[in-house]
Amino acid sequence: MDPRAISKIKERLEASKSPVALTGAGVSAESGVPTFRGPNGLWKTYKPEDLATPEAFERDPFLVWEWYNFRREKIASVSPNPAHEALARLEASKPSFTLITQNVDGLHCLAGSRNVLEIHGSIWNLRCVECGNSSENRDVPIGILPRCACGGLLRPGVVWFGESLPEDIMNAAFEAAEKADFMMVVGTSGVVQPAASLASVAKRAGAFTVEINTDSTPLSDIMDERVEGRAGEILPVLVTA
Ligand code: BJW
Ligand code: ZN
Repeated sequence: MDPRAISKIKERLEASKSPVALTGAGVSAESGVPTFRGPNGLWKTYKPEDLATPEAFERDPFLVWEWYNFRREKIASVSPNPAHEALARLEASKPSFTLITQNVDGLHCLAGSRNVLEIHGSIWNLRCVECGNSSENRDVPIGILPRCACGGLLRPGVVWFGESLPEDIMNAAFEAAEKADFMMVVGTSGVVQPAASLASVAKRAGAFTVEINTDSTPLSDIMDERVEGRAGEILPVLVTA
């Protein structure tokens, strides 16, 4: 960690009136939740077009549910890590802080964050494909195929490729990015749209931008500062107890 970069980021964060964080799978990696891309990512073993599209669910809901059951079991067995905890502390000390996450695991909420925009939904929500009714379900394992009271098939309440993101949540995320004077982008490969564009929106609006990632990403070029390393080691230094 470059101490000059760290103290500059801390200064900017402390002075910030409207800080925003955009998080991705890398934030939960140290909890033991697999990321999507990279050498040990889910997409190395599983094909997104077979498991994370509405067409895949129509074709083979059983296969898709088996995969989500496997992931729900994994997530249910892990706990928030120091990165989640630091972001929860940041919210407690700065009520204007907005946390935007692409993660569906619910670990930010479990760490104590209250104001979380889950733009890709939640693996703990189920939605009926017939009546659209949505409800929380934490059963692990879940009996497949789960059905709604109306008889319709229930699907995971997450956003698959080719699907629109929840409009109200996405509007709130874009509004926060436009107002942000500080944006940190943590543990995301920055390749999935429209999530990744939130960083560019904040940058264009004049925010001080910071990337925390073990690797560089397509977003690295628009960052004012980058800290290369693990979120669970860096965030607790930026947001001290
Ligand atoms: C660490 C670390 C540690 C590791 N510390 N760092 C414009 C251009 C091009 C394409 C499109 C576009 N607009 C739309 C698209 C299509 C598509 C898309 O973006 N495709 C690209 C991949 C090319 N987007 C969509 O389809 C979206 N919908 C949409 O745009 O609708 C509009 C529309 C609708 C209808 C008609 C027309 C338009 C929906 C995207 C949904 C994404 N869904 C998933 C699955 C969610 C459900 C589930 O979990 O099962 O979301 S895919 C997957 O990727 C998941 C994630 O949220 C998302 C992002 O991944 P993330 O978080 O960045 O993780 P990784 O694994 O990629 O990266 C981890 C990072 O952490 C790495 O950088 C590591 O280095 C780092 N790291 N350990 C810090 N300890
Ligand atoms: Zn229903």
